[in-house]
Amino acid sequence: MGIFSFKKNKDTSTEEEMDQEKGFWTRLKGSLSRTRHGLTDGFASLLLGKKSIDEEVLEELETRLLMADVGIEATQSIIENLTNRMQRKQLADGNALFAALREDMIQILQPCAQPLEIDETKSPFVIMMVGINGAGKTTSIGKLVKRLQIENKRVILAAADTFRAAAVEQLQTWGRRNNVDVVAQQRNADPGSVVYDALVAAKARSADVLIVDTAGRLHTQTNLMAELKKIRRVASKLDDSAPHEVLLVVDGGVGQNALNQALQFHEAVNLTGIVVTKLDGTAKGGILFAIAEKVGLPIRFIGMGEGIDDLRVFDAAQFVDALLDTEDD
Ligand SMILES: Nc1nc2c(ncn2[C@@H]2O[C@H](COP(=O)(O)OP(=O)(O)O)[C@@H](O)[C@H]2O)c(=O)[nH]1
Ligand SMILES: [Mg+2]
Repeated sequence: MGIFSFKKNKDTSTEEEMDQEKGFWTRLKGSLSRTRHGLTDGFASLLLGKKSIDEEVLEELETRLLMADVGIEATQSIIENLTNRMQRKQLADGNALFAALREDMIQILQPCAQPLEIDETKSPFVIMMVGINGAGKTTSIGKLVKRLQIENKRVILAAADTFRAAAVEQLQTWGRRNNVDVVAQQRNADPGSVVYDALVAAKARSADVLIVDTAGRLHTQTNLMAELKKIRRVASKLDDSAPHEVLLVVDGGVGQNALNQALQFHEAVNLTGIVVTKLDGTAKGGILFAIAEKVGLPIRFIGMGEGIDDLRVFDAAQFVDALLDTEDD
């Protein structure tokens, strides 16, 4: 018994797994570079090979960072730092500027690159997934179950999104695919009661991890937050340290809205981490920098598609290289 931590660069044993791993980051690069090939050229082509650099280059860089949704604060701190280094003649040419940019960006994200740790002394370790409708909670649960199973964890799911008709069925479908039990009640059942049942079942069956799916929309925001708080309370009745992880799932394509969601949910239910989904559908991966600067919570995973393997532990350097389109392959 101890702490199990998701490895950032999971040991990939088979060739197929290695291809899959490489494919994920290559696809991310393709997605994040979509703006560059459409509206602008890439960061790399702006800087690499340039013999001399000036204010103008920095201005162009600033515009591109803002367009990628890096956000005003993070962009300003990057540009300020680069300006200082340029004035102190520390950056000889475009290549040096590019390397400094890459370093700065990694430095902003690095504090958020803290993988999810499953405390194995908890039985079960309770993970609560929250976020607005359509953010990707249920899908991310399906993907997460598979990762946990690879690590030989026994998982149970709680269908505490009792508000939407299809929500329970959707979770059950993921449950069948992964061959895990889903504790559910009828539609409109009290989510707190579902979680209570699920936690009792998880204890009885000695499950390692219980993942709680929750609703994303009720009649009002206040109702939603009250419901989530209640789920927390119910879980802590059976285990006063539960839930052990409260993960906010945000759609990476919604831009600065993701920040508001993070701040609101954090205030209501005390988040411990974030999952950013749908990075396959957006060229605006810069939102992670805004999250890092303004929210500062660990980014546990990123999602890149609807498939069961489309979830990865967040890695700052790999993410920055995908965004900057560094030619390394
Ligand atoms: N392209 C893409 N679609 C996703 C991703 N994650 C979830 N989805 C899709 O987004 C929609 C909403 O996801 P769902 O898990 O039901 O969101 P929930 O309401 O938060 O539970 C579904 O059609 C998912 O297949 C992702 O990373 N990429
Ligand atoms: Mg759902």
